[in-house]
Amino acid sequence: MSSFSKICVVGLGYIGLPTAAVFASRKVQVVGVDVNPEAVETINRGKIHIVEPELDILVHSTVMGGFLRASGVPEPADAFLIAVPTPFKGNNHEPDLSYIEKACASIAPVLKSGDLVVLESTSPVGATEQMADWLSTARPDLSFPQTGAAAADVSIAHCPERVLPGKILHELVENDRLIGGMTTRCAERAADLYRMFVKGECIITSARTAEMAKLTENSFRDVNIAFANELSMICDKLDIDVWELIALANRHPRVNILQPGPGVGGHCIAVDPWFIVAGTPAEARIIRTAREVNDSKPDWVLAKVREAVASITSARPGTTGSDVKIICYGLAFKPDIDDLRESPASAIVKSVVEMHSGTVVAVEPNIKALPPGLDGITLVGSEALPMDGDLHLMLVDHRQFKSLPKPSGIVIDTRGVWE
Ligand code: SAJ
Repeated sequence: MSSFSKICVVGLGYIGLPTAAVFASRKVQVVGVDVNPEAVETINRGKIHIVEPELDILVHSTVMGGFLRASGVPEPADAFLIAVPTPFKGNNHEPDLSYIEKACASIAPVLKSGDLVVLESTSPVGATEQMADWLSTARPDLSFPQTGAAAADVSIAHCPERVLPGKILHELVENDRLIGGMTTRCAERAADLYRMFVKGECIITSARTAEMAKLTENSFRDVNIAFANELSMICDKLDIDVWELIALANRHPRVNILQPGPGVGGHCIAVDPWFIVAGTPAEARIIRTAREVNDSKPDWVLAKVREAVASITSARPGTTGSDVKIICYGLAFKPDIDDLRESPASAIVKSVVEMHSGTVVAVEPNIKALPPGLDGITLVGSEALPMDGDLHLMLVDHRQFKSLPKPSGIVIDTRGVWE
């Protein structure tokens, strides 16, 4: 029998809400806390405010079954999970822990001896210790692991989320879970909590190692993608097909290069490596360079667009840029999702619209309306594809695009769909 009969999840976004719902599906009482009253109200109606396959069904059934409830304020519980954003502070790529600090301030009044507090947000090394300090300052009447107490009143752990958007519910349950305790006792208590639903292995380590492991996973992917992006720019100069090159190199049993693209987007891979750089700037040289390579890729793509427009107009005497129709394929930050935030494809299309005097069409099958900042262009779904463009710019390899024949006209294919 589990020693956790009530769980409080602070932050009901892409990680907190699925986690809260999965716990609730194991028939434990869960109260989810969010500062956004609309999110709270939506969830309490059994609906969701984010897009994630199957989450609507799970939230509906757990709310209706009386196991999941949302609120604006934390309530006493046996375990508290903090799943709030950790964005950048200012323009320097420094981590901003203020949401964690606010979450600590909100749960401190209801903490009691025997409780467990778990930080799930992706965090720089040392953030869990900082969280424990904030809690300890707010509750001097309770003992915390950093004070060296053999059996502290409150256990503290870092169990980073590692799920892929689009597959969150599957990966939450099936993936191995890192359980980083501030002490072994803290880790064992957190492992007991996660074993309620995790089918993968719950692997115990220290909080600092768990923090670094999460940042390492995303940095590894970023470095590998930067390598692919660098190869794509080298191959362009050397007139070699980078897709063929990578496919051939990957036939080696110990080589596994990822795919180039228009840049790296999303809220994780383009962010987390900077947390390592911010902590150890002198040592994190490859990690920083990989970020710079990936962040510079959209500019490289835009330079290719400028070159292509110039070559089209010079091949057709009497025409100017305004006679050139550009069709852009994809706006999302990766294939087969509708998430346009932090998307290199969207950023590129926005710049194309700003610099190009002719018609620009965007094809994005996963959305119905353009977000602010992108209006002024024509949006079409994949069913009404205008293949009559002069320049075709492939940015996201959505499944709808993979069966498209290579159009006539000039093609800039950042994803290798037509190569
Ligand atoms: N990308 C490429 N080439 C590739 C693979 C990806 O250009 O070969 C680009 C994508 O188009 C996208 C970006 O990278 O713009 C990131 O996409 P992704 O699918 O690699 O990752 P995310 O951000 O959706 O999720 C990652 C995952 N981390 C790893 O795979 C190591 C996920 O497991 C994490 O939980 C998530 O970050 C997170 O929350 O940190």
